[in-house]
Amino acid sequence: MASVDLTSIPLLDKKHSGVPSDYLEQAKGSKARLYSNKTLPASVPRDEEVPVLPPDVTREIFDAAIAELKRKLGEENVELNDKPLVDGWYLEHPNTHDAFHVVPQSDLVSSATVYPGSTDEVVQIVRWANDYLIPIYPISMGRNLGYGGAAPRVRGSVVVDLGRRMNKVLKIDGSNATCMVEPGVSYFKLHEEVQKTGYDLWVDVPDVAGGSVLGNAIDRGVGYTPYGDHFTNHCGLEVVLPSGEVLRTGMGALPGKDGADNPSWQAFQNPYGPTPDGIFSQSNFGIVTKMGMWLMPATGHQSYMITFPRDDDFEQIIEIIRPLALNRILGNIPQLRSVIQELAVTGKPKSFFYDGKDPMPREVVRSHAKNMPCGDISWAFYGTVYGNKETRDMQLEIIKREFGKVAGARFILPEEMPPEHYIHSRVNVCSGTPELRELDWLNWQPNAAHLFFAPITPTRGEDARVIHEIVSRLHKKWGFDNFSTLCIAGREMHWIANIVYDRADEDSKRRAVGLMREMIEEAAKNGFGEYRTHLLFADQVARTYGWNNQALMRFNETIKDALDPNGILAPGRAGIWPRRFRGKGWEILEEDEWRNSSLPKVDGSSK
Ligand code: EUG
Repeated sequence: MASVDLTSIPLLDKKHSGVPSDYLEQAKGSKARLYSNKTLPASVPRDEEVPVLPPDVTREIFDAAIAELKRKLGEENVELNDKPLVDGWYLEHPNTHDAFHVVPQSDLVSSATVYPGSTDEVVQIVRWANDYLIPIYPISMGRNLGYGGAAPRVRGSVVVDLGRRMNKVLKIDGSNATCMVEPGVSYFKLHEEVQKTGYDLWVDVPDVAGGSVLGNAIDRGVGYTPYGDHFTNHCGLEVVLPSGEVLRTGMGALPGKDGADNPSWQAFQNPYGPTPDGIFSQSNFGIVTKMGMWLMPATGHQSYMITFPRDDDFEQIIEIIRPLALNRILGNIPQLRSVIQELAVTGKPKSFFYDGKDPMPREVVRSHAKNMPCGDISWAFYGTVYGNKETRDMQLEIIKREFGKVAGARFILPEEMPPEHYIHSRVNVCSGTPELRELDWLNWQPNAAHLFFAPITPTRGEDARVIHEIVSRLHKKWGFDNFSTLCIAGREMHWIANIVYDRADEDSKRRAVGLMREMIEEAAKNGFGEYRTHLLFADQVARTYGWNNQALMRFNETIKDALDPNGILAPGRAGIWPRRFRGKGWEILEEDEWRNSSLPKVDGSSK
């Protein structure tokens, strides 16, 4: 068991990535639980020459380049990645590698980290990278966990940690309900700053609030209020292009009076002519240094939970959801969570419930669920209605009536559940209040890490069944419990299958990769694709969007080569490789070794 230091958790008033003081006790609890389930040492000595060099750069050139960067940015703003790699945990996460390594820890590492303090310094870094042909990899805060964290795709890239020094809420327009943030502003921070203005506005938060508001939006992440689609609710970007040119999108392109920011920048998303913002999301075409975002006027809200006992009613549940979602009776992005999540989000490890290493048998899940507040269920639907009480009650009546058609459906209000039940965390998330609670399912495995498989399906029973079948069958085949959460935006659902694996267990990592690769492949064969993926699977996923002989990828490559002729900005991100790297073996495609690797036995061990 690893020792745990509960005094090292950073506070938000000391560090941009820290936690507000009123969340400290909760954070301590989460950390203590995680470390009680940890057998790996904090770090191991590195067995290669460090820092790891970028491709095609000699140590001599690298050293000269770093010296130059230190002259430009200041000695204290450039840090070599030459120390042991520490995975840490959510609130003390690394910016040197992927904390949730699914391949050897040292595979996805940087050579150094640089900390710009302004857009102008980002420009200087970009120019420097072009001078030395050193790939740079921008992160906002580096909490893209389950999707690669802070790690660069190309080993030895220099990570540009934007958030450490560029972490201001630049504007809050309380009357028009907008804000503008830098990359280092977390949901915790924005929420706090909005509260201070006295305006009654909500910040849409994702499940865990430590991430970057800007980073999450440009990675097209999701939250759970009516403003849950983060990219759709952004308004205006400032972007440093790989050439060093600085661009403002939308109304920001039109200079305000006497050099001021345009007054409509956060009110209207488009400029005259093509709207470029989309190409800066999930891309490597520019570094976003400022982002406008809409805030939601606070409103009345009522969260609820509906449980469904039978596995076989899955399609009927989805069919009931669709018209409710389309007609905005479901006011937000509700979640439909599989029963195993009810067990896991208590923070208790799998071993508390079950001795085996194989996926927990349905009867065992059932035997525990039936003694829990949720009861013996297959799915739990977490929804929220908004508006004044009269409106909410009318909506709830329809919701109860419709879901009531499913045999055994049970409608539950938060006050009917014990105070420690997860529903109270949903109440917060669905009304713009930051949360940490979602960290707790990570305790499921020792040394736990997670990977998200995140396909999109229409909100339709027969389509959702295809993904359900693929996810269930392949989780069994590769030996993982099926943690599925469906985030229902309206016409479509983000299906999040969360693979929780043990970082100390090589076989568990190998199986997690195999499971991902095979799910991506099978989903694509059936016409389904991922909305987002871990950087190791980016090539495979990007190529599933291959209609008309990879027309989309060829279009992306055309843009990439035009904007970044030297290929310095995040090569390989989203599967987009600049000309300098293309076709030289960097792409990781589906024909790799997983296909022939041995499958686990029923008990989860390998042969
Ligand atoms: C979740 C949701 C996501 C995502 C990763 C995780 C939720 C986990 C809808 O997007 O990308 C409970």
